[in-house]
Amino acid sequence: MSRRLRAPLALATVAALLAGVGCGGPPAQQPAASRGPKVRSIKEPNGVAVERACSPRGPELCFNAIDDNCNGIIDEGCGMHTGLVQVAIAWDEAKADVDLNVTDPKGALVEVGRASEAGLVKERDCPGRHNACLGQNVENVYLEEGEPDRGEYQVTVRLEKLGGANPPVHVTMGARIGPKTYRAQFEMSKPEEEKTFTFEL
Ligand SMILES: [Ca+2]
Ligand SMILES: [Ca+2]
Repeated sequence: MSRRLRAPLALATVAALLAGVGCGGPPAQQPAASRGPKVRSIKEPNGVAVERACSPRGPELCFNAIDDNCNGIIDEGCGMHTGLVQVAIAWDEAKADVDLNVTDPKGALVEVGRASEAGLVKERDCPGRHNACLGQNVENVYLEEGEPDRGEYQVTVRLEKLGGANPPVHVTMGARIGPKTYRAQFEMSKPEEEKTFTFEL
């Protein structure tokens, strides 16, 4: 090898070493579920935007209906169920009665205690009798197992009654579809007010 070629080679080696600096840190967070269905379209109620991109806010916090750590699962480690479709709501006024009403692609309203025709189940109906939710007002609908049906999932959030709470009630709706999570935050003030979202798979 001639002397003229050696210098550029040495520089290239240094550059390669410098490029390597910074490797060895913690690996980028991988989505918990990297497979599964994708959203074809989302319809939002007037004046409410669904956030499509997840920005990590730190470790997962319970009962806020937010995928805080952006691993693709909402409120994991909090005793709540999840599946390849999951919708959760949380609200800040413990006395207010807010309902999460999800209609599956077969047109069935998902209820507490039994799976709908498309396999979705609802857990928690808050505030519930005798303060059963202990002030953690979250309702959750999830696909019990397997692949979800394709079609339209209609998500209606309804302020049933204020129950003595001071309006507005701040509500968060979080949805997990396959590997991705979505979020919307909005206020509700009037009893029987509804906000409807549609997720088409
Ligand atoms: Ca999470
Ligand atoms: Ca959370």
